[in-house]
Amino acid sequence: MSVTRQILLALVLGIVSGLALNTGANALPEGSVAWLDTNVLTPVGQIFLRLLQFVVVPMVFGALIMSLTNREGGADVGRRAGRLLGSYVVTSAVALTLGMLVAYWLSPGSGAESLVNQAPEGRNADSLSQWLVGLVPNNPFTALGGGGLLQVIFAAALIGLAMRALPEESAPLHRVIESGYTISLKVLSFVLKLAPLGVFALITSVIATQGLDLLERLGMYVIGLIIALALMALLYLVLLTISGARPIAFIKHFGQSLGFAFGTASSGATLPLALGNARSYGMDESLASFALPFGTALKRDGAAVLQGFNALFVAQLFGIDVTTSLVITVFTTGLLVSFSTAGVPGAGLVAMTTVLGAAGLPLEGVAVVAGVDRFTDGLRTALNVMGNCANAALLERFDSRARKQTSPE
Ligand code: DAS
Repeated sequence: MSVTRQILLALVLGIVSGLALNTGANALPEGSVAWLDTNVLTPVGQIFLRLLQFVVVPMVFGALIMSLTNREGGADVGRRAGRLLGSYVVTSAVALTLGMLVAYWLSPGSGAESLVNQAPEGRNADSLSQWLVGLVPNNPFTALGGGGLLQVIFAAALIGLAMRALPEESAPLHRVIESGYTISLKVLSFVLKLAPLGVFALITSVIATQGLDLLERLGMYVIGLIIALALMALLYLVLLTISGARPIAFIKHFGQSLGFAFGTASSGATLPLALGNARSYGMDESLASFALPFGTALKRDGAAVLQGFNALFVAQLFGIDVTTSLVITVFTTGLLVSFSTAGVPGAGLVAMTTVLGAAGLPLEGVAVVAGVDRFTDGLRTALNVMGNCANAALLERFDSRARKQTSPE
């Protein structure tokens, strides 16, 4: 049975077990559900979450260094990279904002009385200026060793740009980082084999102790996330229509990649298929061979929607006020994190810990949504691939219009 099916089975079994423990608690010896939760379910769930966090630093650091030092794409790679990065930032910012707006409008996390004001004594979010100063590491080794993911991203950007400027001198380090990145992806694949057990423990624990209202909140979480992701996909179809990039043909040709992305929850694994779909769609070969790998490394609208939506969901769940500084912190960290989420299953769940941590929100929120993450991961990944391919198609239209203006027939 595939890991996906195992996780879905673990989710169903976890919900059934959690409900049985929650409704049957009175028939069991006093305190036995609490004992089981404290001594078995929570430790197993926490170990799974810690294993997910274990691979974050090498994956993010490696992903960013690989994309910054990627030398594919021919002579005008600089211009193309600049234009793509510009459209990536704008569209990812829109995606993240959409995620927050839908979570704010739908309030999927509100109403779980059992969790409100039960937020563990998390660190309050720093003031914005403190947070910005804290972004900059004062030592590359402490940044990687414990400075938090945002310092890792900052260090990777600095080192990656320096390595790009010194290709020969940085070749040995590039090989070390590349193999470290590959190894971290393999470790994540091992961890995900434990996912069914981790998901079962997490969802059973949450429902056994919090009851049905949380299940209802979880349902609203999935519905809200689907709405936000669908709105972003719709926006891309509008942009493709306005720019004359043949949206129907786009869906027809890239539909295969979107389905594969949903099934595998890996935008990295979808890249070869997307390149083939780009050829049948008629995208310029040199542009596709640069833009699609570049976007696979950096462009994740689905992850951006997730981070914005999930942070507000967790705040609502624990009854934490959504202040302006919280929104700004979620927006900035969510945007940075979306550019460094790896293209593998579960990467968005792992990245969630950074945004929640930076915003002073309880990491327990990850445990609540972990059970449904594999399903929403497939949807996010499909949007990641769509956004990557749509930005390449929009750039192609922009380029062809620019050429017409500079050399009218
Ligand atoms: N599964 C990730 C990807 O492949 C997306 C995510 O986890 O959010 O893009």
